[in-house]
Amino acid sequence: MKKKVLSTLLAAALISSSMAGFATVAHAEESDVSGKTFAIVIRNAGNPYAEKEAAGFQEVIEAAGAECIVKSPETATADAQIPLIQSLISQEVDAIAVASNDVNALTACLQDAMAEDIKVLALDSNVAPDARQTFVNQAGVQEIGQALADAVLDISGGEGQYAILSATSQSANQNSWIDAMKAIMEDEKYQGLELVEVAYGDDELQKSTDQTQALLEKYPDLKVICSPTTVGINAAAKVLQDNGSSVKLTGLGLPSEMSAYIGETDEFPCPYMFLWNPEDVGRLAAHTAIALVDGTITGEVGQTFDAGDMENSPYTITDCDDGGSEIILGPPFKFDPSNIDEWKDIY
Ligand code: RAM
Repeated sequence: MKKKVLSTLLAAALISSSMAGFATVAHAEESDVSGKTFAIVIRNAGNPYAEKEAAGFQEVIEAAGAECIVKSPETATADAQIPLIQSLISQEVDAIAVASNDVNALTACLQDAMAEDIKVLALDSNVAPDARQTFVNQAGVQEIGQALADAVLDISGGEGQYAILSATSQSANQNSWIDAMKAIMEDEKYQGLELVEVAYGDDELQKSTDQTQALLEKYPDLKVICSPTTVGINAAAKVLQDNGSSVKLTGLGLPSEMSAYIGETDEFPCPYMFLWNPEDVGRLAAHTAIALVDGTITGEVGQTFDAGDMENSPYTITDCDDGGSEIILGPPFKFDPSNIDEWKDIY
């Protein structure tokens, strides 16, 4: 009798230990990235947009129980990003997310990373398709180009000179948005507009300020400046307001930096602008990196993954127009006098 009880107890113990083992394995397969290290390389230190992206990334990685490394280059150049990526390869991190400063110049070092089985993804500003597993894009390139082209048309009253104040000349995201704008503006509807110059403020406040002043001096008939960079639009807004200029401004800006410049009357340089939540760009990049590391996705078009409590989760990987794949966060959002106060404390 005693023997029977003992063997029953033993069998129960074996079953429960094997079930416990099974449960652990199943959990690991679901997503167990504790002990893994995820790195993000932002575009440049001192860029509040880039810092918000990093904060969103870090929040999700740490909530998943993994380690997060944030690398911030001194300038918005590929040369400043390459040594940071190389040091992450030596540290044997599990994933690198990079907001690139040059579409091609990071290819060799990102391929070195992938050869070491490090998962590589771009966010915000893309790299070449063979230098990444996938790309977390804040919004569709065409949609951003269309929103900016229509804003210039509307704010100028349909005709006249406009200039673009961009980040660096090598910047993949700004260049793709500017190219989309130019293609859209081939349409007859935009024929009254003349693009006089694309200036580059290198995502530095002082240089963007100097470039805005130079545009105002060179083109006395300028009607609109369109700045598709948060650093540029912020610098330009201050110059226009300080000078009491009649030139109007639109582009992509952080509500927290631009609320003082958005309004209906002449004292406000910016009637409206667009953006998305940069923290969400970082959060989605983190969920993507986790899904790459835990094997849920490889970056192929059509794969789907869970992004926690993010609004559009689950996300599906789609075709990117460069031949690689991408994941789009959502549409660009318009900020104007009616809603800017709601958003200025959010991001
Ligand atoms: C700047 C950076 C960033 C871009 C935003 C809109 O902060 O250039 O890469 O996405 O603007």
